[in-house]
Amino acid sequence: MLTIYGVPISVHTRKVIIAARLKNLPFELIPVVPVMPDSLPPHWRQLSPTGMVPALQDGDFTLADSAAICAYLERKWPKPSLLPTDVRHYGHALWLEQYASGTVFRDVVRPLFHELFVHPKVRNTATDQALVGDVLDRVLPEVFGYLERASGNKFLAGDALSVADLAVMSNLTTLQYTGITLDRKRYPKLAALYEQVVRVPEVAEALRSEQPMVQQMGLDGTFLGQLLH
Ligand SMILES: N[C@@H](CCC(=O)N[C@@H](CS)C(=O)NCC(=O)O)C(=O)O
Repeated sequence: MLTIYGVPISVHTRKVIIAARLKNLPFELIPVVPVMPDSLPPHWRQLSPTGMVPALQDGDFTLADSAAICAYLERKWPKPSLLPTDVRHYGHALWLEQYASGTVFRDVVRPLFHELFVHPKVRNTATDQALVGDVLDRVLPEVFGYLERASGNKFLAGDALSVADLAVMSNLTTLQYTGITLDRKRYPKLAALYEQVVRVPEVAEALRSEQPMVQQMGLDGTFLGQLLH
């Protein structure tokens, strides 16, 4: 059985959990929170050289990084495929997965999650309101504007769900847990894509199963409302 190290509310761990669920692969989830030293397994730096989650163990083989892990799962268990066969859609899926992991997470989701949740509710430190304002007013519109233009087809890279959709959906989910909801009027195609991905049964089931942790942590999962029923 596979072992996934990480927590479901982590953007990148969720992507791997859902890829495993979609491929119907049994897995054990070992909770690891990088900022909580007590949660780290003894061999953590061997499993994850960056110290970040997720990491995967498959027998005696270990791998870090959600994109590498999804590519590994895809090659070992190709059905159902999470990477398009059409070469242009394939390239596009890899690009958008990278864009989600890099720009969307680094410049929007991570800073807002830290400032609006980790600082005030976990570390008891003040939120940098100027930083929040800059991300909301300047950075987010540019990044979400790009995602809006990339949306509008059935899925982000062709007609089938791919790692690109999982990566974008996972970022938007963790962001909205902070109380910043996706503006449907400004980003209607992105919002429609988000809802369509969340309604995929394996995605909905994964999101449902993380709700107890969301509530326990004082995050806000109410925006998912009807989507999970
Ligand atoms: N490129 C990595 C990024 C992983 C990542 O940023 N993980 C975050 C949680 S979503 C993390 O471990 N943060 C803790 C830290 O930065 O110390 C991947 O795709 O797995």
